[in-house]
Amino acid sequence: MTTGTLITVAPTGAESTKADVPALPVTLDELVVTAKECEALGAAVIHVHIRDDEARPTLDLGRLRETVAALRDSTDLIVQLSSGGAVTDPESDRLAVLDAAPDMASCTMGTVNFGDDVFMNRWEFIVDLHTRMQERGVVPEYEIFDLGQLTSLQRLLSKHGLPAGGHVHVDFVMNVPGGLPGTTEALVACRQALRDLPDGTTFSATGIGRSTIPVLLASLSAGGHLRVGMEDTITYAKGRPVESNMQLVARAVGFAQLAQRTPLTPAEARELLGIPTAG
Ligand code: KMH
Ligand code: ZN
Repeated sequence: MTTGTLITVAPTGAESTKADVPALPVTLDELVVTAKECEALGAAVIHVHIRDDEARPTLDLGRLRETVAALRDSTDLIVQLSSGGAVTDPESDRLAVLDAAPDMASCTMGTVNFGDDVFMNRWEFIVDLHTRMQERGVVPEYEIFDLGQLTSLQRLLSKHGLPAGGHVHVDFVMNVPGGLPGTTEALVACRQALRDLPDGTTFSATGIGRSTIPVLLASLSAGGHLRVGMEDTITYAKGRPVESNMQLVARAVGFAQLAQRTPLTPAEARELLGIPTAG
């Protein structure tokens, strides 16, 4: 069934430096301004990585709590904290992200080569993250970097039960060097593999770097949702650096409208994802 489009903005990430990408929002003020701008354009979810005073990635719990509170004060966006962090973050810090009590958190379904690095996600760690999210009522977004990770998700759900809220939502993160290619064929293969997951499972997709537009178009045409933002894309077009997250969200909204799948409001997105109403 065709529905509206869930648009997630991932404004910062853990990989780009402020020195290389001056438009990257790294302070809390910059993040809140970006969040408000992107909500006004049509984003419903914000996927959050934060930085320290030197603009380095951090999972500092105090800062995470402050960030969740500030985003809730200033926007109605669904706040999704990254439990992936940076490739160097220890598992204990990644689990502790849940103590900041976000609406959602990411939960990556397997280890993947990540450029020259390795993004480590051991099975026991995944189970721990999933079950802690169940206990705390934090709704996961299962991050899928490779096809086999959908089989791991099926195994996780059959052994450990449905997530908080009962709805399963996955995000295909495509074109990471070491993972899925950012192609229509790969997206269709992932979508077909969703047949083995619970009825009603929804997906969004994001294409890293220059795959952003092909993945966006493929996801819309396949009934999927969208994630965009400077975590994933820092070049708007050949030779044109992204100037702000707004630019990427505006483009996604434009494509969604062309596809006659208008952006979901945060309230509609909460209903879709099984997240209790803000309040
Ligand atoms: N920064 C990557 C190592 C997530 O947010 O959960 C992991 C990542 C996925 O971005
Ligand atoms: Zn992330």
